[in-house]
Amino acid sequence: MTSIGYNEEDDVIGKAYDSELVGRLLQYIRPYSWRMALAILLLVLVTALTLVQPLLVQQAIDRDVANGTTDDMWWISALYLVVLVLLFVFTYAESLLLVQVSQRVMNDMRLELFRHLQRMSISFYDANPVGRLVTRLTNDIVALDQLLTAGALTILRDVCMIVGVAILLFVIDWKLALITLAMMPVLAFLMRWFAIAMRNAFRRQRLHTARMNAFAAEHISGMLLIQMFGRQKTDLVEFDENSGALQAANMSVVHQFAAFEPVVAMVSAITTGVIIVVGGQFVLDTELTIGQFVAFLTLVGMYYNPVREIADRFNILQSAMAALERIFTLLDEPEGVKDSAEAVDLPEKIAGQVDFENVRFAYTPGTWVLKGVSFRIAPGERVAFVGATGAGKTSLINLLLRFYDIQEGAIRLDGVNIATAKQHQVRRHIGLVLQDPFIFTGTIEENIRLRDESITTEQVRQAARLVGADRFINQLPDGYQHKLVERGANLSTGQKQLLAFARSVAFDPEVMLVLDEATANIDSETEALIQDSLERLTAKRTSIIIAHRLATVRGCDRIIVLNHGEIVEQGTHDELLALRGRYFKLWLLQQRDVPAEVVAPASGELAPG
Ligand code: DCP
Ligand code: MG
Repeated sequence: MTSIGYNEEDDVIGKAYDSELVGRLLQYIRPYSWRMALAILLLVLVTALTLVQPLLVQQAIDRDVANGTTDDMWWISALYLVVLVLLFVFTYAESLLLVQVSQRVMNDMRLELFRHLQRMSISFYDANPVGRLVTRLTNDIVALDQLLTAGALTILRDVCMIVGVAILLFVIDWKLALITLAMMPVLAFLMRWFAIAMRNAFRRQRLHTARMNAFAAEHISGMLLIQMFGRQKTDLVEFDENSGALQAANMSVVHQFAAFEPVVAMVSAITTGVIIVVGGQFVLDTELTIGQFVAFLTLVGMYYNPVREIADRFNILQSAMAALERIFTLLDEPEGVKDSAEAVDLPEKIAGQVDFENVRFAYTPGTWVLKGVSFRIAPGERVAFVGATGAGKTSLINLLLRFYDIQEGAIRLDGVNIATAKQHQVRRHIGLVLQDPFIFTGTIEENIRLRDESITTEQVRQAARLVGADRFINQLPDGYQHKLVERGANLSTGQKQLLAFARSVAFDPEVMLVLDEATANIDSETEALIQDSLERLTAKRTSIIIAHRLATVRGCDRIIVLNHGEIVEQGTHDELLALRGRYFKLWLLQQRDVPAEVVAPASGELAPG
């Protein structure tokens, strides 16, 4: 069984090389190309120096050991030492360069991803769980690092090594070299066979890791519900299944490895055996010197090393390709609302007039959520929107903030069509008080000014005073410097609400949007306090208030009733009651808890519920 939060699309593809993906990756490497080129040059030098070592040993044996002298020993040893020192320096420089390139590429990519995420529309976040996006920024980027530092260049090094060794083998003795290479088809066949088996094993391993992580993440964050409904046992069983599958997948990888290594070792041993027999005969026939013989054997050993590691490289390449693909898919995801090139500037200060002109809007083409909505809100006017659930109230707010673009009509702020204005400037003039106020990790003061340096400490305090948040803040031992934890878990709902109010006021927007549905679940004393803060927050400011409880909106200058995306009534509370229309019905429904005599004489056609 797959868990709910698990995304099939995160399943890994099996390709170890995809030229399109690699081509795109190269674009990121390009700025560091001279470093990369230098690293590759060093890599070739390192390979060459490695190959020189057995040749030096050969010289030592043939010149001195075979003749029982030590005449040439000193310069051979000195040369060997030089080779070792150079190897050290080159290897060090090469790793350093490579890590530099890789870290910079990673950093560039992370930044680009994050910037991209910042521009994604809010609907994108409805569809993509946070965990998955964070994985792109962390794990997938690390897979790239692996590709650059441990994957691609190491494969290049291996190839250099194999080619270099092969050439040297032929230079030393072409007949022996041919015998060695005769084993190649056997090896190639074995490698192919194992590569396929391992690819599947690795794929299962990654698949089950992803599944288990997704399950764990979802069920840990939902622990409250799990414990509430006593689902621990079923959860544990499912987790056990996931974990067991991962164990099996890991074991199958180990099995393949365990079999592959000895098989390669065996082929290598057989080759060595044949070379000892044939090469030994060559030495006796004086066709080959002892030094050449020893060098040849050492080189054959070097030849098999890269082969042995090929499976590991293969796995790294595979997961890196999968990660690359996921990163690029995310980067290709169209960004949300974008500023056009000729976007105009809004003035520093505006009066705060809001116009909706025949606005038609749909989230999915065809299903109209707003069907031709027109209204004007004068500067300083306080207007409430009410209507049944799904009427389009929240959508209206989203549109005014330009989280989505509308299909027809125009939305104007002080007469400027917001679709033609710079997005961030539109939002700067609009304050938003959310139903569920978001609190960041940091102090109270940081949470009010949101790291905007242009807001002074005094302004922060003023804002808190205005909305009445200063009362609870001053009671805290460290006041405005009080540290809040993630999501404000160490504050009550009411306190979070007041803090959010203060935040909105500190930014001093000309238009204030209030999604006032949170007041529903706090005690009546706090509710009165919040109600009072709301009044002050919206006083002398163009305000749009969305409320379910009509008591909150009674005092507004105007109330607009939405129904199925259309304005059906508007007026003051009293005018609307007198209309005896939809607002009156809503009002009646909310009066159930109120003594009967308060309720206006009921109209007979109203069925309860
Ligand atoms: N809708 C959608 N896609 C979204 C958000 C909403 O298709 N991302 C649909 C669901 C509703 C319609 O749009 O049918 C209006 O949704 P609103 O959130 O605007 O409705 P309200 O805010 O009026 O409803 P509520 O009072 O429940 O908050
Ligand atoms: Mg809503």
